[in-house]
Amino acid sequence: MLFIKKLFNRCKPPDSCCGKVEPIVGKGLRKIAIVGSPNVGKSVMFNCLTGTYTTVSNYPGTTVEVSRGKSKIGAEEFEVIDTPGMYSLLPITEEEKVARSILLKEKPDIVIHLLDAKNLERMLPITLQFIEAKLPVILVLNIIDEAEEIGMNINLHNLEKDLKIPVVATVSTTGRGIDILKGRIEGYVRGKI
Ligand SMILES: Nc1nc2c(ncn2[C@@H]2O[C@H](COP(=O)(O)OP(=O)(O)OP(=O)(O)O)[C@@H](O)[C@H]2O)c(=O)[nH]1
Ligand SMILES: [Mg+2]
Repeated sequence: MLFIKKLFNRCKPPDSCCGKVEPIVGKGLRKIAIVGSPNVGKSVMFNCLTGTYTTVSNYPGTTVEVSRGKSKIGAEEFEVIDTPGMYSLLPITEEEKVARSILLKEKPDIVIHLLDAKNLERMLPITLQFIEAKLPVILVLNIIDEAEEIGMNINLHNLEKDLKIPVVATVSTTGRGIDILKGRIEGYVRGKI
């Protein structure tokens, strides 16, 4: 099943975080996979990065739907993949198997590991799994607004130094931090390739 779907759960305001995209995912583009536990804002971030039109299809041989779209970041256009929620690289559910398969078989050029900043400690172990698996990870502490509301003060610089990967804080529902994330993606791709 393949169809074009208009997604409504977009970040606001659109001008600050959403690039214009063509309706069809292009071939041969470098890939960005958005991964993380369920309910951390992956789909909102996906909409933020890709804009209005995306393709949604069942992952081959499964009933799990995967959304794909395009995003212009700097001068380059990327294919962005919204993966199903996963708790570990060792899959139990069909959703986790699909997420793992996207990571290991499609070999995205960038893996955005999105987590809920409020649950940083609980969610960091999977970041370590990604790093150990030598995946090209950018760690995104999403829902930083709620973390700040409860008085959390996360030192991004120290986290970057300890993990040795880029770390960005975002509020995907408002677009806060998205430009910084795009800048880090640009830098990461330039530095790596
Ligand atoms: N306060 C706040 N809420 C957010 C933020 N990002 C996402 N949300 C909310 O978090 C909820 C989950 O967002 P989704 O994008 O559906 O999460 P998901 O990771 O795609 O969830 P699954 O597809 O079930 O794995 C929604 O109610 C969002 O509006 C954020 O930065 N701040
Ligand atoms: Mg989702």
